[in-house]
Amino acid sequence: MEFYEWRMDHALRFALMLILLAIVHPSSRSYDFEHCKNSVKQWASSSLHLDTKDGHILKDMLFFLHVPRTGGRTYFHCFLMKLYSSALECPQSYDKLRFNPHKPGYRLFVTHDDYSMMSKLPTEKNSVVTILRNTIERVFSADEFSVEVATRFLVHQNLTSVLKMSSRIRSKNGGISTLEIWPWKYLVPWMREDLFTRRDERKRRGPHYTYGNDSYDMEEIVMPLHEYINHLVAMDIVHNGATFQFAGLSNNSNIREAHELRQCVITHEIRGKYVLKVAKKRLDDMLYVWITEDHRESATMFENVVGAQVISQLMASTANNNNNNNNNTSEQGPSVSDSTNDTTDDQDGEAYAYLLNVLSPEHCSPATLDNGYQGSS
Ligand SMILES: *[C@@H]1O[C@H](CO)[C@@H](O)[C@H](O)[C@H]1NC(C)=O
Ligand SMILES: *[C@@H]1O[C@H](CO)[C@@H](O)[C@H](O)[C@H]1NC(C)=O
Ligand SMILES: *[C@@H]1O[C@H](CO)[C@@H](O)[C@H](O)[C@H]1NC(C)=O
Ligand SMILES: *[C@@H]1O[C@H](CO)[C@@H](O)[C@H](O)[C@H]1NC(C)=O
Ligand SMILES: *[C@@H]1O[C@H](CO)[C@@H](O)[C@H](O)[C@H]1NC(C)=O
Ligand SMILES: CC(=O)N[C@H]1CO[C@H](CO)[C@@H](O)[C@@H]1O
Repeated sequence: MEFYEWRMDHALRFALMLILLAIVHPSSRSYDFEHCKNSVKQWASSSLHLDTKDGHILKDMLFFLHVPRTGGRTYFHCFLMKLYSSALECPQSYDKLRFNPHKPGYRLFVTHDDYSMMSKLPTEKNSVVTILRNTIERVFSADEFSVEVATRFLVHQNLTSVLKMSSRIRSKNGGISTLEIWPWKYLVPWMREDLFTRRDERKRRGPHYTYGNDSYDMEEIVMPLHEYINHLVAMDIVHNGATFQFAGLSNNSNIREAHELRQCVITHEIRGKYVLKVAKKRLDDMLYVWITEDHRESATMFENVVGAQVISQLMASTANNNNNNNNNTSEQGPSVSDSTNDTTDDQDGEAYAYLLNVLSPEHCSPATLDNGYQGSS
């Protein structure tokens, strides 16, 4: 599998390292070279030795680790949500964990949170799937999406009224806004503030502008792409974002030492190889890894590797529930579907038809599925 992260231009990385050294190093002993070396090594070795048994066999819970801007929303709606009934889907938890993961019955879980989320789920009972996308495409897309969401706020006169407005809306409706979801909760306000500053500057200077014809380089209006990708915020959150997410060391991690480990790696880039190693091992152990660029092939393989296992798991649990009809313990999970008849032949036929239906993307139109978090794909 190609790994695109970590392949940034060398000069650029060197420059970044110097900046970071200047910022971080003198003031903070905790990122000193020896200390970092030990803590990163120790973390890596304990992470690598956590054995994931039978990674390719579907467990009770399917955890979709959604790397932002990989096409995950479409994937989720067109494939996963069609395989699982809504009763089996964990409550939307993009902003925070909104259910008790130890309560049985849920089987499908999706979030932008990183791999450290596994520590909150029942151990040994989770399968992980994810999507990889070419890093450059992903970074472009993150830039475009940050700008797109941020520009929606330009209907307001100034930032003050935006902030006043947002807090009023937040307290009124219970829905989850893109601005509450990592990484957009950092990227969008950053871009929004920048857009307002540039607009104020245009107003101040008066209307004598000719804008270039390159939409990635219109500094009078929006942060140029080169500025975006060289900014520390993008460096921290976007560039190696997928790798950090698999390693559980994202800016959003819920592991206590993650922040320090990440700073160590950013400060002493040579330690990055350990993070990469852990990320690769985790990818190897996942049930399935989709590739955005190989959409069609990914879909076909998904059918064979995951689809079939999900169907047979759900069929088995339905049969189980039917056998226990008279046993009304509340511990039973929700049943897959109440329309399943008993004969095995019928079930196979039904399952097959269902699978075919589920796996034909042309039948899916995400536009009709606009509920919940819809900010990002
Ligand atoms: C911001 O805009 C509001 C109107 O939306 C206006 O009342 C307020 O004075 C403005 N504040 C500044 C600092 O310009
Ligand atoms: C954009 O502008 C440059 C010079 O200003 C010009 O050479 C180029 O052809 C233009 N491209 C398009 C697509 O208009
Ligand atoms: C995550 O990154 C953003 C942007 O760089 C920063 O503002 C925020 O404090 C970071 N959060 C943590 C927990 O490090
Ligand atoms: C109900 O199910 C539990 C296990 O799920 C079993 O131990 C128990 O014997 C069952 N009770 C009846 C009445 O079938
Ligand atoms: C569940 O079982 C209890 C006794 O164990 C019984 O009183 C109750 O009526 C049952 N409920 C249903 C819905 O079968
Ligand atoms: C024999 C039997 O139970 N048939 C049922 C199969 O499922 C359909 C729809 O779910 C029912 O209408 C049948 O009665």
